Amino acid sequence: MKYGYFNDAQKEYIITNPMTPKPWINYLGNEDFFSLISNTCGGYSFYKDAKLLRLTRYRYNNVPADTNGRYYFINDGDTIWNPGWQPTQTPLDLYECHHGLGYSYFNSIKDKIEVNLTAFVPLHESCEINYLKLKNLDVSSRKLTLTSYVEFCFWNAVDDSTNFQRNLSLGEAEVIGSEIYHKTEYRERRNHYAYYSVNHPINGYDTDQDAFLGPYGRIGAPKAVTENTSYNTLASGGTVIGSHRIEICLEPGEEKTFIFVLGYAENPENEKWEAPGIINKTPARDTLSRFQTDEQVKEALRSLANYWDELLSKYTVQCSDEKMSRMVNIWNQYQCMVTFNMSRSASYFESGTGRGMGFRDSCQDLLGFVHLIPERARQRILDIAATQMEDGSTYHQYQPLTKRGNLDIGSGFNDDPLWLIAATASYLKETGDYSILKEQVEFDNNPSKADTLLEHLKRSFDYTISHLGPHGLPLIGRADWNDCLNLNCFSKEPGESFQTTGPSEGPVAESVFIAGMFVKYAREYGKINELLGNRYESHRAYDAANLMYDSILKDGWDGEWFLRAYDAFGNKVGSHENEEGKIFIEPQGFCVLAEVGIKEGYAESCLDSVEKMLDTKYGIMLQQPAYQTYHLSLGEISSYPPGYKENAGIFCHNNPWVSIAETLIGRGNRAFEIYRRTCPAYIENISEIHRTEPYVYSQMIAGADAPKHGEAKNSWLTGTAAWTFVNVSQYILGIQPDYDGLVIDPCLPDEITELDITRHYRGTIYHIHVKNPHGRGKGIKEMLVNGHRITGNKIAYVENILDYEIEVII
Ligand code: BGC
Ligand code: IFM
Repeated sequence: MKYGYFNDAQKEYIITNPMTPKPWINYLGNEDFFSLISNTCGGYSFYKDAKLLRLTRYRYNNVPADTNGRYYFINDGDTIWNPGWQPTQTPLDLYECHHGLGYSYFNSIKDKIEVNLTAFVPLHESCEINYLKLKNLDVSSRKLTLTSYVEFCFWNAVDDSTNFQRNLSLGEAEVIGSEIYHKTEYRERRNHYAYYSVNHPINGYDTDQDAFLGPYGRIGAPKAVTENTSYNTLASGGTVIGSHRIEICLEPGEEKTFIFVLGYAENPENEKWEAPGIINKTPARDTLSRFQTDEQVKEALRSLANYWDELLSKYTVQCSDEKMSRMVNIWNQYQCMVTFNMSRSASYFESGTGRGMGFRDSCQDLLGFVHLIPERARQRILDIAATQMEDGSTYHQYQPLTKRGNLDIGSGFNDDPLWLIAATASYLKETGDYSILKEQVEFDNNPSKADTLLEHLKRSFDYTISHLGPHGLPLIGRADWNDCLNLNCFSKEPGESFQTTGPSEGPVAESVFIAGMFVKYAREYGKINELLGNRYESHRAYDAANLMYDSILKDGWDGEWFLRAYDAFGNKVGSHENEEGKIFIEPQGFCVLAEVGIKEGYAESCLDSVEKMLDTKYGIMLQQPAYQTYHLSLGEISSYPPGYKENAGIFCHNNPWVSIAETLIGRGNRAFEIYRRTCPAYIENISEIHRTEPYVYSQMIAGADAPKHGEAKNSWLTGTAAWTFVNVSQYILGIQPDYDGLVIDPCLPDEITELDITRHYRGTIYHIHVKNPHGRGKGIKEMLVNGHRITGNKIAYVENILDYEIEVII
């Protein structure tokens, strides 16, 4: 079953039924100001940091779900309704929610009144625009009341949802004409405030929620709206809202537009507030002046569309597979931008108060983003690296606003340091900008402890080799990529959380997954040093990678697949000897991806085992058999019911690792089959089973052991976006940036016999035409560059060449 459809020409997903299985959301904003917006206009906004600077309130556990947002009530005297259906839930004659790139557009009709609402955050602005158009489709004139509504948050979202004894005596607002100011906390001389305004005279307003809703009132039927009035309240303590009331009369065929602006303003340091009690409105009014006319709004929308067209032109594919094309050309890259911006902080499943920016997460997000805006990737790498400790370990998370490591979680996830090498290598391959390696970067966010980024990479590399266990494999620490495999948590007290307290390190538990990662990224580190002429360091890295390679084959191979780990007692995890958890996906994908065991024939064997033991029609499960009971020696993984999350769920993130691994051994059909199974566009018509948005990846799909097999969880913020883009763009379609040029090495399924790819790379445009006439899938028979046959499959980078025409025959 579907709840809408793709419109590729508009780059939109158009939802036609508001009752989607879950709220289906979109993200507005790209730099500092962000909003989440659902298909019914729910969601919230924040500035830079969803925890510390939240503008509007959202209640995650609310029943009914998703009942806070920017809401516009239309009251025609008989009927009260909203263009996004919520919160009145009045049935509409037409409902459409178009989620597009950086905007959402609602198209609705009720009783011959048409409302179009476009919500977006303009480029380089700290505000959300709600551009609303009312049109009378009737033959007689119509009188309407338009009432707007947002509920303000008191900035720190955690305090806001816990410290009621204080907060309910704190709220303050000010109203000047159509401008509503939310000033709570300004007495502490905070440097910021929020405002909500409309470019039109108003007939009334409210800022006190109690008055607006009425006693025991609900947002689906606020007293002010049902009584068709407003109370002109100034909040004083209590809950602060922003609501404008506008009386409108529309002649037949007439339309009127309204520009609502919800903004964040900051005063310059030296003039924080005009005078005690009076906020300086100049910054808000500056912004408002840029959004007074329809033409200004339309221009801002055009700029946003151009911005996305330009970004997405960096990698495009044309081929007979419409679904792959739409994912590659639009949605996968769009999600890569969102994961880059948000890491794991704010979605409809991440409350914005928890994880912040994950170290490993942000490094991986960057792999799918770096080609879009390399300059932003550069800054991100430097920010992340500054949260590394001197011993090479890293804070597991950091706060986006302060960019400081999160002390509550601390460090000790032993895969983290290596992801910094992964991110830096991908940046270097994309840009060739080696100057980044010379940048001075703090350790532990401490200015007195700084060294070059290259030195940070060295510490990452050294961290692994100085934390090896009895088999010469890396110690797992608190966990590796799999947060829930907590092999050193057996000594925790009941009630202590798996990841945040207690011993983080043990001298025995080892990870074969980190071992695979190490082979891959130690080689990258070696290569970077080789290119810099650091011969000693590059040999040190290559030698360590080779040694690890041998350790994996010796003690990390189980006979038909790679072992997952050794636990704190030296027992095997992910072995045929185990009753449960015999085989795990991560080391199969990552070891082969690191080319471990390919020439020895282990790769085929382990990937066949994956297919035999972990495959389902919805994707590859994380491990099998699922743990049926809790195991103290394994930790959180066994706390989930079988089939969910890390306990044998289909963790979408590591499906592309296996698909990449398949391409490395040339099995294009299988690689593509894996790609397709979890790819949202291919499963759009089972939305009633899948439940989350059909235009973006979710973190997890319930595995075969779960009663709701096929149901996805945690859409949007997942490393799946970046890794899938790496898989499809670099391995299946085969356009791989390398340190000194672009490598062309597709591995295609039989059904794709021809395709065109355009890739922008270091200022040059590559037009690549690939033919796969015999369904061979992999291996280049012939390659012509600007009509000349070349040997090999790399086009070495040469400065100042505008474009290349490339013909490839497989
Ligand atoms: C989840 C993991 C997540 C971790 C850290 C666990 O409960 O299962 O997927 O990475 O929490 O937030
Ligand atoms: O690797 C982690 C990631 O950092 C957060 N989400 C879950 C993954 C697997 O545990």
